[in-house]
Amino acid sequence: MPYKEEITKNIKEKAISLGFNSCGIVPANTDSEHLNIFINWLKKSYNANLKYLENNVEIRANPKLLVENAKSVVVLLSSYNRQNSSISYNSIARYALSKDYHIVLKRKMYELLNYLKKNWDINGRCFVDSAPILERSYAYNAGLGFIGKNTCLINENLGSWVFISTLIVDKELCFDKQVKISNNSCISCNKCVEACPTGALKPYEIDCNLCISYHTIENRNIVPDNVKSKITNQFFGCDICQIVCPYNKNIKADVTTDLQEINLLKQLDISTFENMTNSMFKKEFKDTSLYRTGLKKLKENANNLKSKKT
Ligand code: B12
Ligand code: SF4
Ligand code: SF4
Repeated sequence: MPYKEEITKNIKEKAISLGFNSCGIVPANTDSEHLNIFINWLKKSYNANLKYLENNVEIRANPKLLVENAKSVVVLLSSYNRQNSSISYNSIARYALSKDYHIVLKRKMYELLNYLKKNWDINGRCFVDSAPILERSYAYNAGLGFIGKNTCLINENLGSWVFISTLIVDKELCFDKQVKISNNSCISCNKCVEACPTGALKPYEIDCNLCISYHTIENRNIVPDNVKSKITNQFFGCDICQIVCPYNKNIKADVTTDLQEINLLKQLDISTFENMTNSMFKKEFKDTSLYRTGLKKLKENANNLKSKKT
């Protein structure tokens, strides 16, 4: 087997053995079409107060500006499919029910990177939502799925319940191709757009100013009344536009090791936030995705839901 193919095969096998569900590889190049989609999205101010997205726009689509001598981007998917569980999904978004995915996946990525250094003398850097990278764009180009009208990357076996992580390396590997859209796409479906309670979703485009996920996780300012009035029981994040998606039904994939739901979050009584101190919050929630959002915001979210019940 030629050397490049042998390395590529070995990297993919190692990734799967470490617990990643799928792996694709693309050249470390700029996708100018996707970069333009991103720039136009910013021009419409659909990023709301996520101002950091306006920085480093060139880097987002050019791995060579992140890793010197970058040749390939190894893209990995990790499933957080939770459909066999009996929990109520609506108050905490499914992605956040485990230990923080940034922590879990970073550890796995470093294991892969160390393996590459040791066995193939390959160097690079790994990222999971931790640097300016158009992650969905690379995953799409690596053949790991298609982009749905809900804007998510949808994989034919895993649905959209996946995290994307990337490893940018200094070695040219064998590259994958995009999935054929005709084989796998939204066709005439429009369920997610119709189900979005706030009208945040147009086909293939999200407006964060209206999105419940944005307002319950990221927005540090007051949630506008037009969004607040549409929140039913979403305490943290929102999964509506994914729950209704036919590609998310009957998925067989198991959730990635270390991303299982944890009891603290599964059994969470959100009224406990009312009297929680910062030190209690840190002690209990430090390794969860809720910690990044902060106690002040979580208290506001809890109060908002409480006011709906009274
Ligand atoms: C900002 C952000 C948000 C914002 C905006 C979301 C959005 N749709 O843009 C908010 C706070 C709302 C959010 C919510 C969620 N997020 Co978020 N978020 C991000 C972040 C940091 C940047 C995304 C971004 O650049 N948006 C701007 C738009 C223009 O870019 P884009 O959606 O990535 O689209 C690109 C490509 O898909 C392509 N493209 C766009 N349209 C089309 C159409 C076609 C036909 C084609 C071919 C290509 C194409 O061009 C775009 C630019 O490259 C990424 C991490 C990262 N670094 O990429 C995570 C990320 C997108 N989020 C993720 C997750 C899990 C979520 C939530 C499920 C969490 C939750 N339950 O509350 C929701 C999903 C809501 C939704 N429907 O998107 C995952 C998504 C995994 C997946 N399967 O797609 C990511 C990749 C994090 C990760 N590392 O896994 N998120
Ligand atoms: S996450 Fe919720 S509010 Fe945001 S676009 Fe999807 S359904 Fe709409
Ligand atoms: S719900 Fe329908 S339109 Fe929306 S992403 Fe899924 S298949 Fe596409």
